Amino acid sequence: MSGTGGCTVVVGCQWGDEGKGKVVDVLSESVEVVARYQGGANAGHTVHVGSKEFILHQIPSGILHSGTRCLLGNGVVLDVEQFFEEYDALTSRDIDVAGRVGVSDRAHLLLPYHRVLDRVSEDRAAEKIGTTGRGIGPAYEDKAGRRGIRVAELNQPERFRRRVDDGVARARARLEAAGEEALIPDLMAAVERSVALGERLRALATDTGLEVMEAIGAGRRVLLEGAQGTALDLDHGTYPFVTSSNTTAAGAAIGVGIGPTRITDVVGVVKAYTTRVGNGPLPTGFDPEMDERMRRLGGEFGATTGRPRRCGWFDAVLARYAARVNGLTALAVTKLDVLDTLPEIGIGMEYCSPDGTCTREFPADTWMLGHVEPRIETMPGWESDTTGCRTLEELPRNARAYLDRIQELTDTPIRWVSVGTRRDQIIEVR
Ligand code: 2SA
Ligand code: GDP
Ligand code: MG
Repeated sequence: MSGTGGCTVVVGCQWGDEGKGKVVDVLSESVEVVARYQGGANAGHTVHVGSKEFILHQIPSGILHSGTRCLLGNGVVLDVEQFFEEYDALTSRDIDVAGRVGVSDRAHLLLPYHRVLDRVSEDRAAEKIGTTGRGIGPAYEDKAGRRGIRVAELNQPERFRRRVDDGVARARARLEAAGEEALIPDLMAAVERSVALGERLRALATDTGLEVMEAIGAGRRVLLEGAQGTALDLDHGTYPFVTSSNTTAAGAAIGVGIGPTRITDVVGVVKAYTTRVGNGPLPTGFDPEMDERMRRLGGEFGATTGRPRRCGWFDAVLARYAARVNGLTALAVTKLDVLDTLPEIGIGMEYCSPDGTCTREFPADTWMLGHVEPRIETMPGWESDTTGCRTLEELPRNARAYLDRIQELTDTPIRWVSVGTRRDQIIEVR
């Protein structure tokens, strides 16, 4: 991050859950504005403050520092009911949220029919994506199909109501065609709950692009918080096993409403190993026994759905790809401590096809990705506790060698190393 002013993007470099919430929380200490730029309530960003755990879904992870203004950009699909649930839960846990949260007037509303359609289409799909069921795909479909409803439309109540009713009618027809009429009464009630929150939401509406530009212009620091990760990006990820937004750093400019020239730094968050939740290939994935062991060591369960995450070795092919497509200026490596007890640690160096050809570039062919064998380079573990280390020098020699290898393979300097869930469990590399 720049010393004064500047606009930093924090982006996940794998399949999400790299620990972005923790990194954003740590960096937010010296930041005035934090904005989410894509996704919605599918995200689960965990922050530990003292003995308290907060899991943020839509409100930026910077909210736990009282001096920040937190924005939800136009690129977000805003689940109104879930948003206020989160807002009120923070207030009830003594986080002073009032006046600190703004919502883009260009953000699209995610309404209950999006959630229902997400679940029904997943249930019926021959090739399931393994979505979070939070309505993300259908909400972005409506946005791209120019049927979506934006926050600014709350200014015209009659027209807004008509547009919601149209959305409900479309959803109803699809549910009837799918033989799922039984879901309609609950859906109608949920839509009314969201509509009733409209005025409350309207009071938070703002032009996030303008706010961010004014902050940058005044020399204040801005942080743009990504959700999910590079390999889940709609364009650059393992399509179709992706989320429906641009998670990568370029998406940050579009998703808050600024030009790309205003972004000064891009921090990529990588876990010291790899995880994935939802379907789709995981080239460095472990055998079932090691998978279970790592899931236990790392507490790898979905922060939104509780689903078990699949685990594997650090994938250097993906990390290097992430460095390229995000234009990373620095890395934050998280969960190094999770590897503390392992005698040996692997790194996926390249992908080899059944015909014997190997590549170090992340392929567009997702089917092929599902059939590659990674070539694993093995490094000795350090078999000692790193959770108390606060400088690189305090880390065991083998842990430093592992980090050096990651830095070398990604050609990106490591600026932070996280060694535990708490705020203070971080090493800043100077
Ligand atoms: P969706 O719901 O349409 O965005 O799902 C599409 C794919 O994107 C994946 N996805 C995620 N992957 C990791 N973490 C996410 N957030 C939660 C967490 C996930 C959870 O923090 O743990 O609790 O299950 C997230 N959100 C979306 C999803 O698994 C699909 O592969
Ligand atoms: P995000 O979606 O990228 O914000 O990540 P999640 O919150 O979904 O998942 C990361 C999990 O790892 C959370 O439970 C964090 O509390 C935890 N975590 C973050 N950094 C560290 C770390 O350095 N060490 C350990 N042991 N846990 C961490
Ligand atoms: Mg998460």
